[in-house]
Amino acid sequence: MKIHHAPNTRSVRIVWLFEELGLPYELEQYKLGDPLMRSPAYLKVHPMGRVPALEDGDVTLFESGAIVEYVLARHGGGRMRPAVDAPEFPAYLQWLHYAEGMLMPPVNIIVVETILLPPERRNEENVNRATKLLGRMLGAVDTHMAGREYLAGEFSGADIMTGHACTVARRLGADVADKPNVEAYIERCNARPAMQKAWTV
Ligand SMILES: N[C@@H](CCC(=O)N[C@@H](CS)C(=O)NCC(=O)O)C(=O)O
Repeated sequence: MKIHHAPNTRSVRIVWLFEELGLPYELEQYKLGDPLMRSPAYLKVHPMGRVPALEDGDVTLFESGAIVEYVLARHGGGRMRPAVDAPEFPAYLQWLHYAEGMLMPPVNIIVVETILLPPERRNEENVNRATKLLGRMLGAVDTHMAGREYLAGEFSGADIMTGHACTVARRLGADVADKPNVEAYIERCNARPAMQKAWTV
């Protein structure tokens, strides 16, 4: 399978997933802002020219959450995903989707307003509002993680998505000092050799 990847982006999730599963993969590497990501050939793979995208034979797929679900369903052999009738299954789905649904929207605003826009176009009010919202979103993770090691029982695809999003949020300066369960959870995810490998490629 081929992973379309750029370092330090959401495609780290997919490399992390493959490393956890021990599945072979080929990397097609980009740098953010690379004109290749807007080439007609790549726009056929991902219509917005973003990463990650996955090619598996005649299947082409984008959206990191969908890729995680697809790989686990077709190639995971039952690993890293509770069975549909298992008690952890609803929590697994909820926290898998929480990453893109709730955590990443304020993260996106912070990235745009503090990194991507030229200084004269940045808006401090937007950053403050997004930072406050991100704090509340991380608060829900903190409450859930009390007494838990991972989001839905055993380490799973939900941790790939939301563990990565929590890590990125902290890297961008989200204050987790008052959220000890999130802090410990981020450390736990980042101590996994597969995640460490994924950050280096
Ligand atoms: N919801 C999408 C978001 C994909 C996305 O926005 N990826 C960013 C990197 S984290 C990207 O490729 N940005 C490049 C660009 O906008 O040119 C997913 O989870 O896959």
